[in-house]
Amino acid sequence: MDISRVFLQQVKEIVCSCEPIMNRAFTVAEKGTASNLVTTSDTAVQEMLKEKLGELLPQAVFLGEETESEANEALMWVVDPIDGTSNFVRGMRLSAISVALVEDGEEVLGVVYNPFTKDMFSAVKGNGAYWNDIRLHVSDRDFQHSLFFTAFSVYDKKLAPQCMEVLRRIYPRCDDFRRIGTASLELCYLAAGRAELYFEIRLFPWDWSAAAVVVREAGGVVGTLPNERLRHDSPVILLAANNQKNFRILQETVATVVPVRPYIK
Ligand code: LIP
Repeated sequence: MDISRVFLQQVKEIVCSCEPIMNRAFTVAEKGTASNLVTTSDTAVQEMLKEKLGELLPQAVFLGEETESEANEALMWVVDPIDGTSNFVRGMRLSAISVALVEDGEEVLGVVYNPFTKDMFSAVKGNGAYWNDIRLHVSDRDFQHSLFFTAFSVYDKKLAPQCMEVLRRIYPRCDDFRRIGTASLELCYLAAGRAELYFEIRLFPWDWSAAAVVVREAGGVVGTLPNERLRHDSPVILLAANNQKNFRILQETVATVVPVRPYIK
């Protein structure tokens, strides 16, 4: 699909049209565990995105965090209406609306927007990555000077010990680590040269698909374990880095601790 600047601008405008919803009062419910939350804002943003993106590209299916739908790799919107829901509920202003377009299994367009800070990250495959109107490029920091974004699997804490072991092995070799709680923003910060490494053991397609386009178009690397592939029908082990050399060091360390995906869904 040939994605024009006009089409990308239309997607950005649709995302921004959801902003008033995120500034309204909301109610909170739990999804399975005490940490996994959904708000009325998540649902309202997703309903607006589904309607407007459906009008823009009727032939694409819609896969959203708050809907039960089948992934269809031909042409699909992959949407997290509010990535970083826990941050949103707590008023941290570090959440984002994340919209990806996937064509034949490959992420080709990504928009990640934090309405609280007006940070708009966007990219179309082959056309570069942007933070508002500023062209993005990853940093050239080596591993020992790298900042490492990671998490401890808050929705499935049985996986936390493996995540902590990865951090125990990486931390002495890098500069420092951070945990924001919004995967799409953390990955876009890597694309912007603010960090260099990223690992989450169980991340869903709506958390990472849009930001993956931004990272790649900024010159970074996004992937998973050596013997696995990124997919949109289940969670994955998500790895990212500012260059191939750092990616390989990160991937080898993670693969030593987590040789295979320790879950199906
Ligand atoms: C969240 C991610 C975060 C991850 C959480 C959760 P949500 O997305 O952005 O990085 O660690 O487990 O998946 O659920 O707030 O949209």
